[in-house]
Amino acid sequence: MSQYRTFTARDAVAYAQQFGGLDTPSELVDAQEVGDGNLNLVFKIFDRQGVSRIIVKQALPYVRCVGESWPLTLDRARLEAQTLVEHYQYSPQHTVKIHHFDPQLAVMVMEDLSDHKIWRGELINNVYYPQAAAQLGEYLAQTLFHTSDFYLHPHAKKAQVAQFINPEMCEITEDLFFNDPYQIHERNNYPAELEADVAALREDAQLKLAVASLKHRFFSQAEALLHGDIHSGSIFVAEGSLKAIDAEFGYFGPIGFDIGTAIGNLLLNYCGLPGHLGIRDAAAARELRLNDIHTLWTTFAARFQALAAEKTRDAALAQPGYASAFLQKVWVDAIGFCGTELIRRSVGLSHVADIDTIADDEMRHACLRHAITLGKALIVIAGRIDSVGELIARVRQYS
Ligand code: SR1
Ligand code: MG
Repeated sequence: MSQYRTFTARDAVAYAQQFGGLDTPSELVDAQEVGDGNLNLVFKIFDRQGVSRIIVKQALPYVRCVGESWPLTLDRARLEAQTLVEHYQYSPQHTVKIHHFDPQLAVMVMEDLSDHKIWRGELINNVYYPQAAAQLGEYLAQTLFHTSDFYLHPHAKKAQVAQFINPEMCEITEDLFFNDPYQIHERNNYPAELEADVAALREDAQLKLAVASLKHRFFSQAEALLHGDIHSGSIFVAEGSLKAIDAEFGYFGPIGFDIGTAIGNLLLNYCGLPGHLGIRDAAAARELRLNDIHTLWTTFAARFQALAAEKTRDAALAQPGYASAFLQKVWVDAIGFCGTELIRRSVGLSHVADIDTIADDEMRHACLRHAITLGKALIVIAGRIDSVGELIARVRQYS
């Protein structure tokens, strides 16, 4: 049994040679650590021609962006690999392929996506991928339907819920989404100029009640195997292609959490666009984001409903009308969770480049305020936003 050690570039090459599944593994000669996320080491493995061929990813025993003072379970590598393997089964076009993983070393070898780009960077640069939103809706529908009670046998579902118990990673989400922004906490991170806006979050009892209800759902609703962190930095895109990566927050939770995170990141980009493009050009780009939100939800809902009509195994859940009633609840959850993503990315530990890279202080602060105001409104009025058209109208109202 292999014992955990942190990989060097040389270790990563040797590992890729052994487990990369290439016909000529000795071709792999070099590695570069390229991880820019908050948590892990990511090595690109190159061949003799300098072409990147495969990825080796290893979990560190702590939170990378904070340091060794914040220890973190290595079991997240197993959870990530197994979530991606499960999702690949149902959405192979839109899930990165895992070739091999080792729970002791907390390491996995996966498909190289160098011909793709991280969606967040493309959204910031306003490079438009017309099929991305529909593909993301398709990925979410396939993975969430096939891991839900609509599809899985009740015994299989319960076994999977147990397999994907992910308490430490869930605790990060529980704290960062639902606690920190609504209290004074050392992890919070926002400019002093926003102190009054953030204090208002702490004092808003109606808002905190709605956040409590969302957190309760995150704790208790084992509806499907979520990706758990499906923001635009966890998504690679290329012309006509979209692939989800980075599923270490995977667990059985409320379906609306994944939908809300995805929509929330399009809205964070929407809020930040004037800071990158100027107010005039941002207007056209913003329409594209709203269009993407519309496409994402309508694709997800139509596909989920079609799958439910065709493949629901449970006799009670197959009752005509039930799937669409369930989707209406998912929608309300999604709006609420979307609001919490907007707020925690503006006030909490982990921000997004869509707003943080805006150089002009005043503009950046205005974009942060916009995200907070919109997030707050969505959390409180989620139950009254009964369609994606209504959501888009509300977003325009808070612009
Ligand atoms: C301590 S981890 C901070 C954030 O990074 C991840 O990508 C998740 O979004 C998490 O909330
Ligand atoms: Mg991640």
